[in-house]
Amino acid sequence: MKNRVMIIGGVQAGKSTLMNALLGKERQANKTQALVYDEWIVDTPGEYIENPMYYRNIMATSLEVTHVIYLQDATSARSVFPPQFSLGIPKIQIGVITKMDSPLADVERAITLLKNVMTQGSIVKTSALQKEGIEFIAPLIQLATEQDIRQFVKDCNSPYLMYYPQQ
Ligand SMILES: Nc1nc2c(ncn2[C@@H]2O[C@H](COP(=O)(O)OP(=O)(O)OP(=O)(O)O)[C@@H](O)[C@H]2O)c(=O)[nH]1
Ligand SMILES: [Mg+2]
Repeated sequence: MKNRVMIIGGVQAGKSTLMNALLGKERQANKTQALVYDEWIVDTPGEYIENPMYYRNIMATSLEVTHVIYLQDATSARSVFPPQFSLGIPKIQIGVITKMDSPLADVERAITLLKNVMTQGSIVKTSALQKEGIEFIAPLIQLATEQDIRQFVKDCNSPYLMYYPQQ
């Protein structure tokens, strides 16, 4: 399978804006109504994770990807993911925090929320709007093992990138 990532996260969390930034598309994100496949990304509507009725769609779609991005909005105090949600999806997990540019952003809180969702993996701090931190995401999608990802994070030595758990 060619490497491909599914982005999941709450309604208005910034999934489509992130996808557009990653693909270098200048289009404005509108409300996502259904799955959107574009190049190496699958964008999902926020309702898919906010409403358990749609979990089966997430599970089915996960069969078509190698990686899953768990997106956490840095301005939100809540997580839309059930605790340890990533345990149910046997794909490479990448945590992405977005909207770090916002005055309302609390990046440390977002990291804590992601650690409740993910069992392990890289966490990337980004602003899709300012295109900060997003340059690490495409290379991560090229890596097939946690060992390689851990090494990549170490080699990058960037404030935008961390690995959880640390050791
Ligand atoms: N400040 C800031 N705002 C952002 C950022 N990314 C997205 N937004 C804003 O957040 C809102 C929602 O963005 P979308 O990308 O449509 O969110 P989504 O997760 O795709 O939403 P659904 O498709 O409804 O699930 C928009 O008003 C964006 O401009 C960011 O990095 N920083
Ligand atoms: Mg969307």
